[in-house]
Amino acid sequence: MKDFLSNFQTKYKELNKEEIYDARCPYCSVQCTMQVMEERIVSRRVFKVKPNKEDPSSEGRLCIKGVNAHEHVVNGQRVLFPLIKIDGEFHRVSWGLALDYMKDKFTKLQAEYGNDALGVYGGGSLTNEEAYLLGKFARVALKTKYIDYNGRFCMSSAATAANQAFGMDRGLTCTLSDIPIAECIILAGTNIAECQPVLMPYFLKAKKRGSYIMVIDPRETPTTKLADLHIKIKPGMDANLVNGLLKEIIEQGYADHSFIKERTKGFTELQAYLQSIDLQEISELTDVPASIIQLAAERFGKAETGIVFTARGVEQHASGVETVKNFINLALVTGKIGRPGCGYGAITGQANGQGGREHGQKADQLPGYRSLSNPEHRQHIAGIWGIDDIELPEKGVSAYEMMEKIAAEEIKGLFIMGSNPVVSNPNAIFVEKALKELDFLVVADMYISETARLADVILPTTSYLEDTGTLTNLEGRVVLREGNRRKPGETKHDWEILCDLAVALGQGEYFPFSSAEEIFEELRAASKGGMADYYGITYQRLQEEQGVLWPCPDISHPGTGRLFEMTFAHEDGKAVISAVARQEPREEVSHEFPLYLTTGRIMHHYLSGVQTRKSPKLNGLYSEPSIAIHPNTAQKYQLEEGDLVKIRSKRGNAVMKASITPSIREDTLFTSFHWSDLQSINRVTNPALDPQSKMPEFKVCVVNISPL
Ligand SMILES: Nc1nc2c(c(=O)[nH]1)N[C@H]1C(S)=C(S)[C@@H](COP(=O)(O)OP(=O)(O)OC[C@H]3O[C@@H](n4cnc5c(=O)[nH]c(N)nc54)[C@H](O)[C@@H]3O)O[C@H]1N2
Ligand SMILES: Nc1nc2c(c(=O)[nH]1)N[C@H]1C(S)=C(S)[C@@H](COP(=O)(O)OP(=O)(O)OC[C@H]3O[C@@H](n4cnc5c(=O)[nH]c(N)nc54)[C@H](O)[C@@H]3O)O[C@H]1N2
Ligand code: SF4
Ligand SMILES: [Mo]
Repeated sequence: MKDFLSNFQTKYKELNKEEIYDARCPYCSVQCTMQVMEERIVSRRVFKVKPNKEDPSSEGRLCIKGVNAHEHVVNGQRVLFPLIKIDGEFHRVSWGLALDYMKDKFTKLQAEYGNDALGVYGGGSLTNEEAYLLGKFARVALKTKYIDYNGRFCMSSAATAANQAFGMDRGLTCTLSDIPIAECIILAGTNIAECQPVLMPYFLKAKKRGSYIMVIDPRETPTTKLADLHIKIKPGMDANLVNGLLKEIIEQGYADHSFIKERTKGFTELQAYLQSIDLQEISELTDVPASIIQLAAERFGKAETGIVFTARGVEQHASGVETVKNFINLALVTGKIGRPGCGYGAITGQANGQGGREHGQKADQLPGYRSLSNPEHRQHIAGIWGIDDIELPEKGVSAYEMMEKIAAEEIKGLFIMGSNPVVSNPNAIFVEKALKELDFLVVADMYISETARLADVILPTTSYLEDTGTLTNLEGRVVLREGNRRKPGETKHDWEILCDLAVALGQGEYFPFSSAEEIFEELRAASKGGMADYYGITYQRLQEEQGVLWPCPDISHPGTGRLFEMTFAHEDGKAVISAVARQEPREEVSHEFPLYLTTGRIMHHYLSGVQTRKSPKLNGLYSEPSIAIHPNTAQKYQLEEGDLVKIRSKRGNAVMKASITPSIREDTLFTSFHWSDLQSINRVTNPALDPQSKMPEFKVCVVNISPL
């Protein structure tokens, strides 16, 4: 009896235990920290989530996605074993078999068609270590030039613009603590209240102190509720609006000429260009009354301090770079940068949207924000990697252009880690068809996503609760995410998958890592002396401090908060002001396609929805998309609330329910892109690319609608 009791007690303890993890939300760029308590009671799991009050960015807040993030981790739909597809069906196999299979296929494709027959496609959810290793894997293990990632659709226009204007791209040039002390704030194409909800109190504090807040958005959103002035602009016209603002600012004498003279160049050309434009014309083009443009210019121009924020609403256009450059002009011409309460900020999107764009998973980039086309940069990285710089491939093409290369059968095999391109690429019907025609597709994911469905091999990866690594949040703050939960099934971390695959390909000597920290140590050295210098950051520092803001060139360096206090990052120390010509969307409304469509996000779902659609709580609150239609437009098309609507563009169609609301412009429709199959709006969107950043025009295309 005694034995039985003690056996029972041991068994009971094994079955019922509580684990506590210090975690970071896997979703947006704020990277809120929390404590997740997982209690297992026999086969039932109970989770409790507590925010961390010490967190300097979230200040101890969590949004609904963060509080429920664990749900997708344990919902029973994880891929737990490697799967290979035979005759259209997935079968469980061992890692050994999966690795052999990939080695054979990769080797044969490259032997037959050359190294560049393989492409690699990464994501901004990967840790810095994994993003770094993915770039190295493509260039060293596969020796292909084709690698790019989903951040191309996210940060690329803002990054290009910031590099041109400042000589450097870190999302925020100020810190979050500058927000409450800014006298005037411009929020252009950003819906913070739904996309980074925990940041709202920074703006509420500013408002309480008397700050004047302007929001530029074709719709009313929870963020426009904050606004003293909501500018309900016609989609795709922001660059022109800013020209109107700049013209007024200069003509009314609000420009800061001593700042312009000492710290910038290019102002004379801008001034000359602005003289040639007409405010009334700008007003007609943007559908914003001239009096509103004048008011906005006066408010921003007169304010002693101010910050300009942009996000995807103004960046995801074929003119995204020029548009962002013009918003940066606003900060430069008024001298509102590099001092307290001032700055420009592109609000980063994905968990590691910032770090993911610094360490080499971008087509033209090497770690530390170095360039593949700079001989010195190539030599430095080749040295760290132990190869000859001649062996480094040249730059490849952007994410959507890779899809075109696949359709043209130039890329025959693709390795995807951390993205769901079937849902998130523009012109998604074309993209899905292209991916289906690949000779070989490998997807590393936690789930059988819409893209993984098409794969020949699915590699099961770990979640944020299980995978340790560093990420860089929207402030440029490098933070450590501890992933102490036991790996389920035979899942592996992304970095382990890359190392194992490199070994299978006979390239193991370049991938000798047995922990994320070891990879970080190499990343530190690789980034040393680069633009995004992480050399002074160590895991120990990250454990002891609440993250470190880059650049941080040595161990004793405290990290860099506000940028550009004394000088900009161009060699001559000056920022570049540029004249931005008139910009318009690539498609204009017509008899056949009389409405503009814009796309974006809602609070409850994240990106292609693979994770949040699997959360009972989040999906329970919001389980299908709808298309926002103005009442007058709805009447014209004989649509009522809840009716099924077919949305059609040149490229394809999608179907969803009508949500009739006066919050949107009459000529514009809005929906989110978190949904699959016929409800995926990217079946409709325009793949026109910005010529500089290769950002697709997600935010405006022309469509027709009809009741289904
Ligand atoms: N809940 C939630 N939060 C997220 C994400 C998510 O999927 N869900 N994703 C994360 C990621 S990766 C990103 S990149 C960020 C994105 O964050 P945001 O850029 O803030 O999000 P969006 O909804 O794409 O676009 C913002 C706003 O732009 C407006 N807009 C559309 N067209 C135009 C235009 O032509 N001009 C102007 N001025 N505005 C326009 C839209 O109406 C929308 O309200 O959010 C991050 N946070
Ligand atoms: N129409 C329209 N389209 C858009 C946008 C828009 O505003 N409008 N926004 C664009 C933007 S800003 C972005 S960022 C993209 C994002 O689009 P996607 O790249 O498709 O982003 P996710 O949905 O995060 O896809 C991530 C996939 O990777 C998996 N995953 C998550 N974490 C990890 C991980 O750590 N490792 C691995 N191996 N897998 C992981 C998820 O399960 C999911 O299947 O969409 C773009 N597409
Ligand atoms: S989604 Fe963003 S704001 Fe919400 S909890 Fe996660 S990191 Fe924080
Ligand atoms: Mo994004």
